[in-house]
Amino acid sequence: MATFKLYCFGESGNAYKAALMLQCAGLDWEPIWVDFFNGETRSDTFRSTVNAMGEVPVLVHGDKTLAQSGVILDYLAEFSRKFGPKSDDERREILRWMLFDNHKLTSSIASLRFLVTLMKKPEDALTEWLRTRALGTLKIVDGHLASRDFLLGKRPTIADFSLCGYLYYGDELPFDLGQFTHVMNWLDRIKALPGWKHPYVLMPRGK
Ligand SMILES: N[C@@H](CCC(=O)N[C@@H](CS)C(=O)NCC(=O)O)C(=O)O
Repeated sequence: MATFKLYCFGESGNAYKAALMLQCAGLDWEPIWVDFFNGETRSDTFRSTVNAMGEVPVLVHGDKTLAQSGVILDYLAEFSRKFGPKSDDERREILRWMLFDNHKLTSSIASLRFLVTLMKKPEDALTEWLRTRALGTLKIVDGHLASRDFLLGKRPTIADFSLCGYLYYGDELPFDLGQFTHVMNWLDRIKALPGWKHPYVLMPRGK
């Protein structure tokens, strides 16, 4: 039995953030596939036995069950002593980027991809708003990465694993990521880390 279990599904970039950290930190883990597309996260069983918030990722480690990708990343950094902060200033800098990611970057990209690519909904005012928000946020990240290898500087941290969560899905992203040169170079640097694998390799897919 693996040391860590991760409730996840391949299409989930939020789950990928945790899977990538487990992988790059060289931890012993296994995915537990959640049938999101048939409503498992919305079921009473999932909410009463896995996560009352009705979401993946969920990490199980011994008698601990953790939800929210940011909390899981923080826990795994502390446990593995890898990709975490080395000072109080770094801890706050990581938090700053992960909160920005959860609120602005992941929320807009994940919703846009879900509607346009996975649900095949026609474009409308909502998708237009999400796209504008996603591209505007990517522009900020791109500017920050123009003078740095990783979000905190020379060294990759859990902040990088959080922000990159949705950016390896290639053609599934309903906009041109290639226009963000510094983001593309940063993704290549993360990809070069030992252990890196694509989300669909690390986690089972629904369809
Ligand atoms: N802020 C959460 C977001 C998690 C999230 O949105 N998970 C999605 C999959 S990517 C989910 O499980 N949604 C289930 C549902 O809405 O029913 C995190 O960072 O973990």
